[in-house]
Amino acid sequence: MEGGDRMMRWIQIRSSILILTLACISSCCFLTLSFADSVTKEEAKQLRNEVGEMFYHAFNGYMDNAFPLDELKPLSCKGEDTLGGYALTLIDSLDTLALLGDRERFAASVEWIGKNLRFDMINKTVSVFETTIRVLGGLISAHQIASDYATGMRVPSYDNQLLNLAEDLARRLLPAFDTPTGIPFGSVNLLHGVDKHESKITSTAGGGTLTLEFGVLSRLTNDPIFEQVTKNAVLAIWARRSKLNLVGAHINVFTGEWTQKDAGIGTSIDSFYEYLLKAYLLFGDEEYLYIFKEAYAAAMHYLYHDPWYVEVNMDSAAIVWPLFNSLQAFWPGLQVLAGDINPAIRTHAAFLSVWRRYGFTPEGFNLASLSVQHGQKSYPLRPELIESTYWLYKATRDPRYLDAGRDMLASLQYGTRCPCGYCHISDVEDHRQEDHMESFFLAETVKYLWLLFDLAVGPDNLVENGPYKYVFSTEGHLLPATPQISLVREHCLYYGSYCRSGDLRQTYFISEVDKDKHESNDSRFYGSWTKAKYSSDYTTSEPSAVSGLIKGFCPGLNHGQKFGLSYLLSNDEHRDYETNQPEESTTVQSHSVMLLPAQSSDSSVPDSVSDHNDSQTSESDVTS
Ligand code: DMJ
Repeated sequence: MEGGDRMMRWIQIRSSILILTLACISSCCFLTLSFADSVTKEEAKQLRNEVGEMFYHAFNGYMDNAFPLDELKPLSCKGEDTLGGYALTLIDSLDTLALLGDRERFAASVEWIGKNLRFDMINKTVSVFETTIRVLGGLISAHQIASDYATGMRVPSYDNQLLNLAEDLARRLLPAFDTPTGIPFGSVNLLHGVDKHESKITSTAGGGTLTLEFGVLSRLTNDPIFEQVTKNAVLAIWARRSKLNLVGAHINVFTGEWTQKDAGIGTSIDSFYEYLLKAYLLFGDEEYLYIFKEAYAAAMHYLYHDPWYVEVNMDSAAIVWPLFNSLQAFWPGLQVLAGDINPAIRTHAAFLSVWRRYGFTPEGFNLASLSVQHGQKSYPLRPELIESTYWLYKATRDPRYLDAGRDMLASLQYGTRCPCGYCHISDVEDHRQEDHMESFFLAETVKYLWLLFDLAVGPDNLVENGPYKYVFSTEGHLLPATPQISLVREHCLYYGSYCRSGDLRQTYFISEVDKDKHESNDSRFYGSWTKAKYSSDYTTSEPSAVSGLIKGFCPGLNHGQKFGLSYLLSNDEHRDYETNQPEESTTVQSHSVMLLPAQSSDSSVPDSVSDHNDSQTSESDVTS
């Protein structure tokens, strides 16, 4: 395309984004005006109960019509094997059952899985990513709930069956990591290892979203191999980042070459960013934090076009894809965890305006044409916008997020409820239903909705009142920051990112003596935790709803240097964003330090994406 045409194209894109932004701002105003009929506490209780009923309509529909197949066909009331043929929806639902306090079904499900599930019988080639986040994550999360009196959900007959299954499964996935780069193949056969003709191309999310589940497993089994291979994969991907600190969408696991160089925060990449921060939060491994800061800063500089995000070429930052895709909607929630609340609020409002326009978020919404992207019209019951709504409500307690939750619940009830469960919407413009229910509907979508309203009622659940803080996996699985998993001293950093003033000082850990006591006590037990006495440098900063993990008081921030890690560009690699010419002072690093108060005075929000004028477009896949 000629330079002039490209310029015109970009001007059109920018005008469209501006119009949509204005529309979005007016919809925010509308929200403000509608506070009069905001959700009351009583209504929140009804909504929470309605979400509970929603869960059981879908869960019972699955158990009655599909179990032990993987997923439910909720229109025809049948089942189908979609991932490996191992009761996927039941495994993905376990910790939601526990969260809802359904001791009976949780225990029965744990027992059934312990007795009946065998991976050595499954001669199937499965996705490493999906199997990890749904099955491995579901098993280890349920194991940690079922094995621990302190959760109030200890299953009396439980004897590590789920942990043993998780370890067996993870060992069957390990052959996938045997590649020259350490980045795993996308799929592996559970009996025979990697197929001879397996594709060498995998997505960044697929290779870089395995650290939480495998890391927890290492810490539970005392075998470091799981943590090692998944961390190597992340480092291998990050080592191949562009000079702009961006990663592409697809990579060859043998050569390490990028085969799809579109950088974005959604499709094919999303949870790579998510697990960088969450691996730090759960494990206290500062190398992840250091990489996250660099990656996040680059994303905010090159991809953020306030309040939207675009996809750009990872080398040149030229815009290739002015698209909102539904997987991007997790990002404001991640920003809450990182303490970067203001852009999260704006972006959430923008994404919500798309939901309100159609009743659901389509897989793709084109920011240039302001219409649903051709070929990306479906809504497969995804949780991401609800997830971010929960985190923003938790951070701000702003009633607009309850209103948003109420509206999204109404959409789901009105548009997706079908005879035996909840159906995908195949086209958000005509709300046609499709005969499928992804297991993440029960693992994530319903869970985050329920948590949102429960928070408004005055929370009564494991996540809010339980003995540990929890990190949510990308599949919504609850991963407790127990002393065995986590470096306790790091917890205060994370929880300061959204705790209200004073909460920071109430981080607890269990002493070895108390732990023994708990293990012989069969009652629901949230008390008797030893209050941690942190040294003053951990607690002197005053956290607020918007103070941040990274912005405020994180003592680990300088450890990048201590570890001898440096991701700084050399001088000749410094580029001007507008011209891509070498320049003196405007570098990614100058923006990345917006997250680093200790080292720089520059705490400004970065400029939005530069005016690169390349309008190359490509069809992007919509799954992750
Ligand atoms: C889930 O499986 C996970 O959240 C994943 O990271 C992205 N896609 C789905 C939900 O949309």
